Amino acid sequence: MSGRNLYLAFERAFTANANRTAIVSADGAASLSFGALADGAARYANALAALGVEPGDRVTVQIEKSISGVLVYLAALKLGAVYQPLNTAYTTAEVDYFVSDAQPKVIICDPARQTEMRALADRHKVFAVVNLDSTGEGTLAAMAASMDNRHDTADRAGDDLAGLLYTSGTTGRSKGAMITHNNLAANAEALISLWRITPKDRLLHALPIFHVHGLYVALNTAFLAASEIVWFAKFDAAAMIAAMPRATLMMGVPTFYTRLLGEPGLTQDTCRNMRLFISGSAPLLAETFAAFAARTGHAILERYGMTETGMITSNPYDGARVPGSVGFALPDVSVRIRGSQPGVIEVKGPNVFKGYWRMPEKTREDFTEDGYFITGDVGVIDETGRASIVGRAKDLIISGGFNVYPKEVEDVLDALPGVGESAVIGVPHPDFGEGVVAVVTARGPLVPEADMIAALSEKLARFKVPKRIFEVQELPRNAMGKVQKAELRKRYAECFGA
Ligand code: MCA
Ligand code: AMP
Repeated sequence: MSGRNLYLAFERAFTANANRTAIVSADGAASLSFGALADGAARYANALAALGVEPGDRVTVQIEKSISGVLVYLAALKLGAVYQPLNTAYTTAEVDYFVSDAQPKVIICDPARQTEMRALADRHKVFAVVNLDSTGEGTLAAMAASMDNRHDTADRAGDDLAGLLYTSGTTGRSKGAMITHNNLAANAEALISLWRITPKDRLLHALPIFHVHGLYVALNTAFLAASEIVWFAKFDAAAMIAAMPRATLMMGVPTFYTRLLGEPGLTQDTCRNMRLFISGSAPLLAETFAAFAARTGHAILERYGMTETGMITSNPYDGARVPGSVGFALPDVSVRIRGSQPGVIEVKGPNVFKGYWRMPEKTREDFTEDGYFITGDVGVIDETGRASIVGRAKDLIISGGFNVYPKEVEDVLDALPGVGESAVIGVPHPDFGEGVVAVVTARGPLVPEADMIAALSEKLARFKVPKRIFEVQELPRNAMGKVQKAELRKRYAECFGA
């Protein structure tokens, strides 16, 4: 049934608002109307189709943030393809796994990585590798420019895949979360109504568009509501403050808010037209909430989500936004705590993904018998339904909004010369919320810390690489022989001076 392709809903908004500005770069140098957005999406869809992409095919994308990159996302949806965005920080070794698992028809990469991606594509029988740079130029852009601006949006059922977003596990390899058209539509509609997003809004968009927050939460709501997007290639606190008087809405990770607070230019006057600041992806400290309120008069609205589920809970628009709490379940979403409180948060609803790509067993493990997804976050829910996250049952570090799975880093560390064992932990970091730290034992001569960090950076995305590595005689263990990470976290709690 064609009616369930999310792009059709976007298309209605684009057509009704054809002459209005859809996206404008923060410096004002580039802008696109909703009509041009629809045109561009059709051209890119025709370009991808010319490369052989058909509904259901995966399209892997690892490119710098650009407005043309948005057209690629829209084109993939329009074609009924499955969009697989990858963090630009991922190394070729990391991308190799994602491509081997997703088996895309096409890879879209930065021109600088064309040669290595072509080699990787040959290994995994990927048909085409095309490129797009941070200015929106490249072989794909050239193809799109010569294409027709009409393209019939593909028929899709609501539970057909729109996206395949990889999330690492506490053990084993990364898993591809299968996100459907219905998942995206349900979540975007709920957020638009909850956060009162309208065509009058101007959204400050400085998040990367390879994760759920910048891609689905920010773009999908803006497109469906026909709001204008003020576009930043990356987060820059001073540039954000310069654009703020023209904006009404912002979405960010807590690091955005602490960095904004570091700028004297953030004042009540700068925020005079702002109606809502939203934070998520990592815990917002109560002190950040309080300092922001004191400086600007705005209570940041904190919400909670996951790649597998989109947004789950949100503080209210009207009513108290409570620091330390992530608010109430979204409409149609059920949230509960397993067992006694605090306990693991479980969630069910139209926002919850279809399962892990080609991992039926892993999917079964992560759902309860009555169909709730087990988040791995530990929380409490009070008698009014208000939820707070108090910890994690999963061994996960969230640094500046990016997830780092210690096991993945430990495996690479353990393979370095001289390293006996390792334990990777997150400790308070003044900028990133949590900073990654490794503690290692030696079984031979260890190379200096800086060399270990350099060696890790060849294999792992930089945000996963420990900012400090400490050597110890032995790792603290409990009676069962399990490394006591809580003890290590205590020991190194102040190593970033937080
Ligand atoms: C950059 N670096 C980092 C991080 N970002 N290190 C640790 N953690 C990070 N998050 C390192 C780089 O490798 C580099 O180190 C140095 O910091 C400066 O790099 P640069 O690119 O200039 O960093 P930046 O621009 O200052 O980036 C910080 C940032 C960025 C703006 C906070 O990390 C960011 O945009 N985070 C947002 C993440 C996000 O969108 N999360 C949503 C996930 P070196 O010099 O050593 O190489 S979706 C999600 O979680 C769910 C669904 C939800 O609820 O939203
Ligand atoms: P991801 O795998 O990138 O989708 O990250 C999802 C995880 O981010 C969740 O399981 C939580 O641990 C964390 N998270 C997202 N929003 C919040 C929040 N507001 N407070 C605390 N943790 C959050």
